Amino acid sequence: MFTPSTCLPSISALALGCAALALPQWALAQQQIVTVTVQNLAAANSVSFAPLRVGFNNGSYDAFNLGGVATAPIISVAEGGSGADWFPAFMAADPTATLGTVGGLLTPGGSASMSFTVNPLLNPYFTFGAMIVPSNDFFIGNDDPMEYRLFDAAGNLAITSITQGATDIWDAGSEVFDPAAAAFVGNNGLRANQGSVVAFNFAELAGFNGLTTGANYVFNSGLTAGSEVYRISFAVAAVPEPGTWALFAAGLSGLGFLARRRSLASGSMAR
Ligand SMILES: [Ca+2]
Ligand SMILES: [Ca+2]
Repeated sequence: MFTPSTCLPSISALALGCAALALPQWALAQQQIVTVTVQNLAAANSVSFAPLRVGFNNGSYDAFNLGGVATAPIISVAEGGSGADWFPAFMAADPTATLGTVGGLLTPGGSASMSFTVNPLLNPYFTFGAMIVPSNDFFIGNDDPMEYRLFDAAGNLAITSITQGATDIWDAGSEVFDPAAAAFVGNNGLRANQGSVVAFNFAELAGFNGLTTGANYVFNSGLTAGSEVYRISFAVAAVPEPGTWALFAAGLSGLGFLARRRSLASGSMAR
């Protein structure tokens, strides 16, 4: 159990400790550990999903619009599943957002989880994007950055899950449909510019039926307007006190180390 007397060796260290305590306590008191679980709800041999790219944010980053031309950030999610342009654009628009990835390639029936430390007052909104595989440029994601307000004004979890159906699947409109150039059935490095706009589309996925994907199954879309394909679930826990104190203690030992270095540098060993 932490007590000040066990780790604060001097008055000067105590002063430093109090200074260190003041800022982190303000910030840490707000934080929650959010565990995000993703599930592929599609039938066997239907769609898989690339890793889910996520951002807990202030609602200011809008990656794409229905009927708008897809820009590089959402194309990096939709065509490559990587988010290589999405993450930097997100960070530039919303520097205090918590960004990350949940899971790997998620085949039908699969699930994965990842935990994030989130300030629910600073970043109450949740944004996500994942490529559909196989596809040329299909993805799931939220058009409106304020569609999913995960935390209410008091910092309490307001949404426990988000379910996506076949009718929520987007075509980025950036790459022409062609199995030979599609991720997991063809060469994902190939593409032909579609020159269209972001639109809902799941019917075109049936064009991959009968093809063997890189995930070792023969694809059969089987999707109808009523199909559920993906679920994102949320669970929260307060950042545990021992962790807070461990951070505090780690900060103190770092300050102590610096203090010793300064003492050595000035030629006065404090022993
Ligand atoms: Ca939008
Ligand atoms: Ca397309």
